Amino acid sequence: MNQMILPTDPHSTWSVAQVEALFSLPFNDLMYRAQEAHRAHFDPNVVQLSTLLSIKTGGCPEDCGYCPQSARHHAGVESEGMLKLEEVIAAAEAAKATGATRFCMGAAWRSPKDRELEPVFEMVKAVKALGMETCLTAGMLREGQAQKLRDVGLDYYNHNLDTAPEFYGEVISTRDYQDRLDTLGRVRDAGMHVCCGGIVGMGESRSQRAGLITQLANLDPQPESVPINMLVQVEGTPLYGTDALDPLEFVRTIAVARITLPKSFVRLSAGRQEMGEAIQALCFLAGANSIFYGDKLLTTGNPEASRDMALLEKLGMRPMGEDGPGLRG
Ligand code: SAM
Ligand code: DTB
Ligand code: SF4
Repeated sequence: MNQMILPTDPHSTWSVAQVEALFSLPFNDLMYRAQEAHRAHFDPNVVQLSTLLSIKTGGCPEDCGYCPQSARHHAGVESEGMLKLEEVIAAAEAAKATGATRFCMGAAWRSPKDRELEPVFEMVKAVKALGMETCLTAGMLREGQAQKLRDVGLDYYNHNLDTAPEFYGEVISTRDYQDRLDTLGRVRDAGMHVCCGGIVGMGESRSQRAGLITQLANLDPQPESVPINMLVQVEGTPLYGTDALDPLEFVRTIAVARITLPKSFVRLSAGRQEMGEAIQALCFLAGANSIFYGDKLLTTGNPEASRDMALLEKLGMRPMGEDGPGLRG
């Protein structure tokens, strides 16, 4: 096997060339390497389930080319006010009852104002009180905001790098890469778990996919959770009509994430509704061990919970939390 590809020491720095070399491996060799990395740290038959809820939908001032919630695009998503605390609690209770262990709340903000976060604190406390892990994605955080979120019990903050630095400007103009890194630093400094990933299928090259994974792998410490999204093409967004990514290239991306981020949960995120069961099964084989669970992402669809349970059953896999954490060592 190609000796240029380093063994997976989580503290080593990856170069884009090394990550590209992983992408170029024969498919079976890549899957084998991914399984080796996966089995060193996780039970390969356990998958973590997170349910998403949009607590504040649409009307976002940012121009992210993939996103139906940008006020600059015309994707038919209306701008809505913040959900009431009772609505959030009811959704979290339902998610817990169907087997999710983490509840992720999403808000279409560029950067929340302090007063906008006040009701979110109550939501975090209430979800935490149900015994679930809490996660929030709400845009860029200012000094002090991450600490306040940590203090009320937020376990994870999701903030994605989205793509490689070289491709980033093709997709988003209203905030830059460094802004994202700054928010990730604040989340880390506040002692929260970092959930950070990206999107593929936006017209980027393989080398740029490798560039994204390199950035994620070189975050120090590495993010605990790494969502890999397949672009969900929504009519009215600038990226609608982009040439679809070969599903096997998506599987390769998952495998490369698993090898370079061996201790992170790699989440097979947006795009599962458009994927067949066979591709999802290959993603699990490639080392994905987390999914969004429940029939809606933020504004777009996701497979029904019963279909996901049937798929896991068919694959002999089980949800995390049923008999321990699914971690090794
Ligand atoms: N507004 C906040 C932000 O951008 O940080 C939080 C919500 S935003 C919707 C969270 C992430 O969802 C984005 O960073 C992006 O990676 C992902 N996302 C949004 N629209 C998507 C789409 N159409 N397909 C795949 N992923 C998408
Ligand atoms: C992430 O990486 N993917 C999720 C979550 N973090 C917040 C969002 C996917 C959104 C897909 C498009 C939509 O439903 O609006
Ligand atoms: Fe706004 Fe987030 Fe959508 Fe970008 S991804 S337009 S910041 S909601």
